[in-house]
Amino acid sequence: MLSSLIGGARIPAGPRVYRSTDPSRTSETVAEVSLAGADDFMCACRAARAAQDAWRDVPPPVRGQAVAALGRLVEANKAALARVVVREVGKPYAEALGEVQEIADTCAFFLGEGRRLYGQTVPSEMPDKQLFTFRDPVGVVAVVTAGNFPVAVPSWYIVPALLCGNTVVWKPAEYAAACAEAFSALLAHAGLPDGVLNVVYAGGPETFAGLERALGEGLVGKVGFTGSTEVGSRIGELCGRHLQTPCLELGGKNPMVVTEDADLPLAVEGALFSGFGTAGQRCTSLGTAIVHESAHGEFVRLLDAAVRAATVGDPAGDVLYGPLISERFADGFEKTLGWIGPGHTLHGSTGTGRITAANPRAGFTGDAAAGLYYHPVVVDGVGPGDELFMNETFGPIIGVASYRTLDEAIELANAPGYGLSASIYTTDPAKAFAFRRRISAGMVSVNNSTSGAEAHLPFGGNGRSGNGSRQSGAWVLDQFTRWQSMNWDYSGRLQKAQMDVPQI
Ligand code: UN1
Repeated sequence: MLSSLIGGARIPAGPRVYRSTDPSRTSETVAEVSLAGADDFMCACRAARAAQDAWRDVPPPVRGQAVAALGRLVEANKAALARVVVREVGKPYAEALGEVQEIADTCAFFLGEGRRLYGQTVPSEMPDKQLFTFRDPVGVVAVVTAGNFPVAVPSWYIVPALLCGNTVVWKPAEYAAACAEAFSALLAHAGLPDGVLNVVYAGGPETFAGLERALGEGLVGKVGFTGSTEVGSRIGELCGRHLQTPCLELGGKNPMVVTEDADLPLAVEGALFSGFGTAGQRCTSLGTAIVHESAHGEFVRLLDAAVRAATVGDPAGDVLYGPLISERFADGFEKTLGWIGPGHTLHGSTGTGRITAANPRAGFTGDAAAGLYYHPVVVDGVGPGDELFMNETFGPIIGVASYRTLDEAIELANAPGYGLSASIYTTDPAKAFAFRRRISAGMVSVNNSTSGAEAHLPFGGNGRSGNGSRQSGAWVLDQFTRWQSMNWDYSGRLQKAQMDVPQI
């Protein structure tokens, strides 16, 4: 039975138990998790607060050594950690390995930042006076993450937060608790003192209540949240009441524009990977392919053939995608399938519902009766009047729309009001740069798919995708530190700013 880790000790298991199951064989339990309450969340914040002064005083290059140790542990345990990801959230093994690699890459980037946590020396407007800036940790960072990237995305918060001298309370998704446990075991072995990383297994309402109280008592300096737009806006409201700016990484309805001069087979390959990789359950998954009317018919024909040839099945094997993550995701996807309307043309699947033994697919090797497997669906003819066009779907479904002018394509691409990732397939640099300038998206790809960002570029979105905060890369230091300025007057007299400035 997994229970929360607070101040270096496991709390006793309580009466509320969550069963995390294997989505390929839902009858199989992967972990039993004792769910904590709001009080436990508060205790974790207090433990993190108590540990923060000492951790802040560890010199940043030494904190960088803990990050380096974590990177080595992740490298050494790559396959084992990937297997837990495969088993608990149904991600194909190759993708799971890629996810674990993202943690190692994040560590590789940040371990050096411990030696580069630069401040500045700044000239003063007066003689015999020197100005400086310093970066200080924000304090306790509360991290709340989803389970579609159960270890990589948490590492994007946890690694830089620790490097910057903060302590962390992490609330992983309960349906990915075994992944969280495996990753936090590696963090523990990296040499973190007790209380520096606390892990709270809890449901959403308890976490929200605990966070509300912890913010009210001034215990939390930063909230990092990756999850739905709906929950993110509630967290944003809560943080706003306490004058906090959270880091919010929310949903996406990521468009791919395919121009008349594009390399169509390349675009189709990109659509297949970003539309159906991870069963469409990435925040960066492709939402709608917006294809020039002259290429539309051929694009749909090629995509239909590619999707029909793809293998869906046991994530331990060589498949395009496996099952959906958990019953909750499957329920959500069933609702999404209800958005398909009479004006739409379906491609790429033998049915829109759950794959059952009655309609097996070629290459399907999962346990059809028990696993949360779904057909890949391509829905042609979607537009701004459709729920399917306007909202995130988080499952193996993509829409196709067509356009006449680039202006029209960009308008369609911006219409849903998200703003995470967007891609354009074109051989014309003028179109690519016009698209980059006018698309509302934190991340733009040219001749590459919407998903698969590298771990050292700013990651994040605008609009319904987030509050403009960015993760990853050097930019993230501004999330987890606050600037302090200092002025030091060694003139021996009171020099008043603006008033005593020497004139030339
Ligand atoms: C997410 O789905 O929350 O760019 C993150 C990508 C991955 C990360 C996705 N590197 O698709």
